[in-house]
Amino acid sequence: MPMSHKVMKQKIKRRLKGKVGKEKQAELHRIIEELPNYRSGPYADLRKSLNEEIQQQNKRAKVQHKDTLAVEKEGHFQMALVGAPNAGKSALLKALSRKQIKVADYAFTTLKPIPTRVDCGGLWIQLVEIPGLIAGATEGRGGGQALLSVAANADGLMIAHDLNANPQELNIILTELSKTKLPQPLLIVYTKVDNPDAESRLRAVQTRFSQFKSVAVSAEQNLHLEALKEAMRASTGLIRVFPRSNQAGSKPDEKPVVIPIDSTIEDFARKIHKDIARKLKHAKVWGSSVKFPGQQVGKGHVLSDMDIVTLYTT
Ligand SMILES: Nc1nc2c(ncn2[C@@H]2O[C@H](COP(=O)(O)OP(=O)(O)O)[C@@H](O)[C@H]2O)c(=O)[nH]1
Ligand SMILES: [Mg+2]
Repeated sequence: MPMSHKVMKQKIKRRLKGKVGKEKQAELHRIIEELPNYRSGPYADLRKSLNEEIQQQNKRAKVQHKDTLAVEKEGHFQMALVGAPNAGKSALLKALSRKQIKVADYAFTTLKPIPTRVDCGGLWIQLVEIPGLIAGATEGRGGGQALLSVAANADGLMIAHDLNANPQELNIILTELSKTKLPQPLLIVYTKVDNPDAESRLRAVQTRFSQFKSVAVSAEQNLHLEALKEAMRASTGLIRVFPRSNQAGSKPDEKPVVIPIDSTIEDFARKIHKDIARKLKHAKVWGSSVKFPGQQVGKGHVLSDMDIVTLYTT
């Protein structure tokens, strides 16, 4: 004779008390196993409500999972770094920042997206390593879907390809990515250029994938990392412009104003303060957007990366 369902309910409540997450799930399953198997009546209702509770728990776990994967945007631009396992992504993150990142000689060392700050001369790129992308990622294999959605949320994308690896690997990644709505621009970083034969392999892949901008680096030997940073910076479509006050002998600010490429003097002024933009008369510019240093220009003058600007207001 089974105990009354009211007593059973009390007992279940006690068994679940203080349990959360996986532990609660396991206990719920055990309780359901132990319930008398009536098709209808209070015990059947009890079974149903316990099953619903399990489903709720599952949903919550999924949401939590998503939350832990998402990477909050920081800096001027978020760039996802994707590539096959062992492509050298973590080593690159470490070399481009001062962050201590686990680099290991086996696949899937990194399981969650890892953000790091890369300083491109005052323009901050938040580079986010997306753990090893493999064939079938778009079908959700290896948690690929969730990770791809992190990449899809970024402002730009960089693919790492190990020069020792089969170029087919890069082809697979490009195919997987082409099935999704991933952000452009797209930049390829060829890694481990310090290895023997890397140079000739590099020429081969650069010819085969010539439609993409690319840089070859060695994270281990610190080769061409500055060139990579500049390529990353250029791919953001953002430029750095340094304000200089109109007081005689003053130096340009150390921190640039970061604005989109093709911005004008007026855009730059607006970024500093809308009152300044309103009172703006003209400006003087030092840098590649002008013919000679200190050239006077109007509001509509289009600025270049690394220009120095002094604004004059009424
Ligand atoms: N020779 C050489 N090996 C590298 C370089 N970068 C990474 N590696 C090695 O490649 C392996 C995978 O690197 P890791 O950064 O963990 O790859 P990830 O899976 O893409 O993050 C490790 O054994 C690294 O030591 C490099 O520039 N040169
Ligand atoms: Mg890694």
